[in-house]
Parts: sequence; C-alpha cells; structure tokens
Amino acid sequence: MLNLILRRCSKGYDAVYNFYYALSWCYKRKHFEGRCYKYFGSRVTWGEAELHCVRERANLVSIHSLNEHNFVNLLIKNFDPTRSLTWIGLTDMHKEGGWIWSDGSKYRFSRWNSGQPDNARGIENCGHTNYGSNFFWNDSVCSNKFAFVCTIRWHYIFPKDC
Ligand SMILES: [Ca+2]
Ligand SMILES: [Ca+2]
Repeated sequence: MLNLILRRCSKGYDAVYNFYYALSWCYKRKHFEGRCYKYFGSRVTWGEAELHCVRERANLVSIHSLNEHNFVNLLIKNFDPTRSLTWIGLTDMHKEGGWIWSDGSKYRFSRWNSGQPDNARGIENCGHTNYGSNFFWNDSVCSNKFAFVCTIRWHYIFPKDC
C-alpha cells in the first residue's frame, strides 16, 4: 500500500501524512474493490451513523461477499471483543422489503440470520451485523443506538493536493 501512496503523492511529507491517514481507515491494510473500512464505537442511531460517515466522505459499510462480511466482523471484533450489535448500511425504510445499501451499491449479497429480516412489529427498517450465535445480520429499529462501520472509497482517502 505504501508504494501506491508514494506513487500518488509527490511530496514526501504528504506521503507520510496520507500513509497514516490511510492506515486509520484501512484496517490490516486491506481494501475490497478500492474501499477501506473504519470502526466507530460510539452508540448512535442508524441515521446518525450514516451522517457521521458522510461527514468523513464515507458511507455506512456495504458488504458484497462472504469474505467482506467476515472481514467487517473481524474489524469489529478487533475493537470490541464482546462483538456488540453494529450498524451496517442496509435499510428498507423507503419501501418495506426493498433493501438498499446507503452507498448506492447494488444489494446482491446478504448474510441474514435465519428468520431475518422479520420486520418485527412492523417497524424494523435498518440492518446490523453481529446478531445471534453466527454473528449474521438482523433488521432492527433504526432509532436503536449501536456502534457502526463506515466505508470510504480509496480516492477519497487522499486530499486533492496530494
Ligand atoms: Ca422493514
Ligand atoms: Ca429483525
């Protein structure tokens, strides 16, 4: 990854700065399809979580493969060994059962826990991971307060003058 940064950043200082900034986003220096991830431990609603991500030019995480799901759960576990419920970017708030990712990517892969999503009491419209003994996904009430994971596109990690 350092090579990639040095290639993109002509000034040595910027390269070092951006290397550490990228490290704060790219857990274990890993990225999937040009996106890196960051865990936030503060407990907030799904909407607050998405807003927080957007302020950092990111979105709540979208997950498109089992590898990526396992990686996101590992990232959470690294910061929170208790593996608390953690928001991901899934919502069906616009249309019941019409699940979309908040970053606009296509909803093709899912890892719902068995019996989920169940839209319990008719009011569950936001998705989180770490549910049940398999740490899979569940739909929950969006005003619940959980930790969250953001994802950022690789090219947003670097300032424009880099
Ligand atoms: Ca729902
Ligand atoms: Ca549910």
